[in-house]
Amino acid sequence: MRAVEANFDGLVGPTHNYSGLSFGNIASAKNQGVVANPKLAALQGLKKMKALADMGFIQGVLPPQERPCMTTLRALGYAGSNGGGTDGEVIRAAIASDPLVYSSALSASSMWSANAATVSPSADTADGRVHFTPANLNNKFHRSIEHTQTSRTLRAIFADEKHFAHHPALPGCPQFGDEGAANHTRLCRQYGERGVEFFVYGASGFDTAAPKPLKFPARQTREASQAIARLHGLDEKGVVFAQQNPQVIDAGVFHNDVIAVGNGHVLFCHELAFRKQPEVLAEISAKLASEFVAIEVSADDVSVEDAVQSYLFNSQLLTRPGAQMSGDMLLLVPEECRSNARVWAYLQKLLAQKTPIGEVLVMDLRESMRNGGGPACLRLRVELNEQELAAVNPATLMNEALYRRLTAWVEKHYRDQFGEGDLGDPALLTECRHALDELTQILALGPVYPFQRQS
Ligand code: SUG
Repeated sequence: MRAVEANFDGLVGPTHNYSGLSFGNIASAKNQGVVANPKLAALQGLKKMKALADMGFIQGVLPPQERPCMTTLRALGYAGSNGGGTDGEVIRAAIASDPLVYSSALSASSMWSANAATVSPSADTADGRVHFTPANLNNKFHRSIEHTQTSRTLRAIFADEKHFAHHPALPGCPQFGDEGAANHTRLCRQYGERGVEFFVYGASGFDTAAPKPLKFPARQTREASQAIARLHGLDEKGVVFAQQNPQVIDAGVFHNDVIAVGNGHVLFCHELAFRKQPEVLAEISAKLASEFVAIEVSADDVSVEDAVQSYLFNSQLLTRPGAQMSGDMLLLVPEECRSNARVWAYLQKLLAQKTPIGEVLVMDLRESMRNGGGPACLRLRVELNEQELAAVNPATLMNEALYRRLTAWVEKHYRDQFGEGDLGDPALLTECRHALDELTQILALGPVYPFQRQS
């Protein structure tokens, strides 16, 4: 059966800002306090979605979340012991006593939908359904509050239980820290055929004596990756677990998708990406049982520092629509790859070689990049066969009309400046709710947000 890889991008939310919330993510720390432009951020994301849809890729949209997250603020007691405080009182209490907690509850971080969930296509799973596990994002408070809404949203888009299975997030504790598809890549000969699911973790959650980074946190644990493989009913002959090189985590590679990207039979990665890299690549090759191409970039060509600065590996590696085999690929990279002379020189060299990557497409995603989110962070891949694609909520799939409606929606609801002084603005909640209410109609999602169910 024919199958495609759809990309569901997170639509940037109205409160996009730079609060320096992600220790270990160098861009987030560096840009703390910079004035953000939520409108531009959302439009840049939409442009990427539209460009891919125009090229014939299946492109979906994942809506942002309610921010400030009132369920979180209420759960933390800002509504008082009887929970009776109004929304305005809750917001004022949180800002007055814990501004950092409040800015976490305001973060638009659900835009990086590579962290929304891990998805296994039906060709790999025991029950022949597409399996979704939302990521608990336990390592950062501002991200740990995403999965409840993510789960509701995914269920609204992939609703048919005949085709789609939804698991709850893993237990929210450091030992089962899970960051979703940012640490999961699937390799295959052809979409629709059984493939190899490649899980990359930063450290063991329980074996504290095992190798681990020393400076920055390892967000994904081996135990979390293994639990997901079990939940999704994956055959161990089609699964490879590997550990990220702890040294690159300490150099700012806070997710595997900052140092490696895979698609079809190709893995594009840095030579220092994994511990025991030769063994890892040999295992993938053996389990794939067909041609496997690893394009390993040497530190001489691109240093880890340049990889982190340019997000070369946070690119989208895409099989061009209509390609006969998975060997006709396009690499969508952020503008920062062109402005880094060494990375750009490497990409020219790559294009001159005979590899499956035949084209490099550059996109400006600067607003997201400043928070450490490149092209691959913004998208969740969902491989779907024809019947499954037909079961997806069609109003979430990008086309000319949806692009026009969403750009008009952004123009209407979004601010074009968001600095530290705006964090405490009590009007944000109302603005966000109005925008989301309208969005649920555009995307035909039904009342997926708690505030829509209150009255
Ligand atoms: O979790 N940044 C995100 C970036 C996520 C990138 N995702 C992938 N690599 N897949 C994070 O660190 C920064 C928010 C702030 O500082 O305001 C932030 O959450």
